Amino acid sequence: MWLMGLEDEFKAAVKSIKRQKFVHSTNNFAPFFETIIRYLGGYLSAYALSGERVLLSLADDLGSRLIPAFNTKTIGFPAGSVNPANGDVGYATRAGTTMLLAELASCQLEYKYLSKLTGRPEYYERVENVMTHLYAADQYHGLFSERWLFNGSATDQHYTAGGGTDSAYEYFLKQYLLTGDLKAKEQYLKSMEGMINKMLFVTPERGLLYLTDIFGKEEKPDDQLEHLSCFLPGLLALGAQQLDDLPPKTRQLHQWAAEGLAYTCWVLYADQRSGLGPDNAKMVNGGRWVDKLKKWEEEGAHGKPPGLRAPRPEKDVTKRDYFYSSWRGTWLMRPETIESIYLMWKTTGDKVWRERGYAIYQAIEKHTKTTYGYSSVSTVDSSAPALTDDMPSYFLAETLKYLYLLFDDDDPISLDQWVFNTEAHPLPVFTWDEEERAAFNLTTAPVR
Ligand code: DMJ
Repeated sequence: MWLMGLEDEFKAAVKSIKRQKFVHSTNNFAPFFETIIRYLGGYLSAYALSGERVLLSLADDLGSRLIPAFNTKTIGFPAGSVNPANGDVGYATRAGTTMLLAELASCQLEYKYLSKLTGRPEYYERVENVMTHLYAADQYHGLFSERWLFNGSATDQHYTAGGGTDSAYEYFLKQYLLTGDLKAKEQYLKSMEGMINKMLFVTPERGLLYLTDIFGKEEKPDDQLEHLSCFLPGLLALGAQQLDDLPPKTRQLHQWAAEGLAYTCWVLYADQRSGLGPDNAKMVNGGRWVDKLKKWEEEGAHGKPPGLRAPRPEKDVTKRDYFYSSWRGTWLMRPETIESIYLMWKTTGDKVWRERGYAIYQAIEKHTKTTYGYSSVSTVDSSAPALTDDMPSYFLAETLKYLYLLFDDDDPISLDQWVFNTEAHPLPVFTWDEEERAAFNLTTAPVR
């Protein structure tokens, strides 16, 4: 609302939540990850944009109610849920009794900024402790397992940038962008090198670049491209623009990967008769991207690099180089493709990304609008897709926000001043002063 200039509506909304306490009964547990990225991130961002003090008190109240999640009696990985009334922790998680990497490592931006605003070191220390353990944990070429025990060991060799891990990789780069944290930057670069070398493939006929999960030391790909993974091109584009000291070859590689992946994520929308993309597609594997790049370079680097040839949208399902089962052909109103399109537009200035985003906007308006809101759809390859009567909150927080900003010529969010958390709530870049550095035991020099 604030970004759209709806200040009266914003003030009314602040008034209506000013006594929000997150304590309904002593039996209720709040999911740690979702509550952090949505509510804590939302309060902090709205405070940073508007300066409304009550939002900072709400953030501090919620942050202190959730911080007992780290009292897991082992190395301090957070529990899956926490009771905001009494601080009891709940070990049951979306992944049984293990924690997903994304749940462990997607609270750092919010708690570090809260620590900056309140001066409370425990917020910083608890989340940085998780980072310290992750930096020291077993990694496979910079890639992390998806599931973790509370003693800090991983339980699988499943390497993915999809649902179970996505925002952890996002927060490596963004911790650096927000606070100048050099260790996080180093981890980001190491992880991206692993992803580019191991997890990117190209389809055989259309040459679509895609990202997929790999398993075990044999690096077996499952060739599924999740909509959730479509945040990665935007992240790579952001890093390529914001990391001043990237070697030119690395910057080029990240830009190419961003462009090819963002195109594939978009064409998965453009191919469908509704213009909305499936939640998951099984791609046909035509080989590893880095091998194709090497061959292209050896043969004189003529034309566009492999994976960047942007084939036309394809209505014939037999010629698409991917397929999906009917239950995967749902559009769940997710933001990742629009998020990457927005970041491609902001980092390249190429209007083609606005045009692509506009095609998605038109499909949303045409097929998903209802009397009281918008809806997910169950059949994307249809000219009249069926609605499912469901509108997740991330549609407003992320999908529509990125769409709005994509077409805002006066976009107030400058990417070197603001960092979007994983729920699209912008937080302002800051540095730690000498006093904070001493209090929080910060050793690396700030660089931004
Ligand atoms: C959002 O809640 C966040 O972006 C999260 O990190 C993963 N994806 C969902 C929406 O798809």
